[in-house]
Parts: sequence; structure tokens; C-alpha cells
Amino acid sequence: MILSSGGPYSGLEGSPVTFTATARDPDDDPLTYTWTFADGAAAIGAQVTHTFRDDVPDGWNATLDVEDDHGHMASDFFTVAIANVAPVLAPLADVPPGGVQPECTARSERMYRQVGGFTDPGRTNGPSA
Ligand SMILES: [Ca+2]
Ligand SMILES: [Ca+2]
Repeated sequence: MILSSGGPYSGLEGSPVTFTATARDPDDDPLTYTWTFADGAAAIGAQVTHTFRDDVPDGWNATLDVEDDHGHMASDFFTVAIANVAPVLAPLADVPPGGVQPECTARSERMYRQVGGFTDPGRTNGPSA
């Protein structure tokens, strides 16, 4: 039996990865494909999808086993490199019509004007200096 998992695979955490097996059995028996992933998940079928929740440094290990109806088995081992995904900020909600706008201007700007003179004891320009 000739078997290929099609790996290594790669994908993003939280996004489904599609796995496609290629197998050829000399006498064309019906084949059962079993995928086993290191995060504990398993799937059956020549083509399956699986979503890894998180990235790991060296990728997730996985195994594809193919069995014909006589119990003859072949296995292929491969890795799935999962990339970390940066968090995404949700866009700030627009203020609905009639809603309250955030207040970001100064509450008041007053001009002060001082009328009249002033005295400065330390200066020499005073009347008694
Ligand atoms: Ca066979
Ligand atoms: Ca992560």
C-alpha cells in the first residue's frame, strides 16, 4: 500500500486546516483513513479538517493510518506548523444618532485681563526705591 498524508501542513491557530491523504492499494480494497492529532483530536476520512486552538513551538505531531478491509495498515507521520495569530481590537463603536458624543474639549476658555498696575517690592522701579 502506498500512502501519503500530504504533510507537513501549516496553518493558523483557530483556523481550520484541511488534510488530504493519498493512498493506493494494489488490489483496490476499500480503505479507512484515520487521522490522529497530538492535541487529542481524531478524524476519519480521506480528506478532513481540523482546527488547532493554539500554536506550539515545533508544530503539532499527527499520524495518518490507513487500513484496508484485510487489516493491512500503513501509517504516515507528519507535523502541522501552527502560527500564532495576533489579537485584534474590535473597532470602536460609532456614536449612534442622538447619542452622547464623548466630551473632549476644554470646558471653558476664559480670557483674563488684569486692569491696573501692580507693585513689586523687590524692584527698583517703585515709588520709594
Ligand atoms: Ca489491500
Ligand atoms: Ca497562540
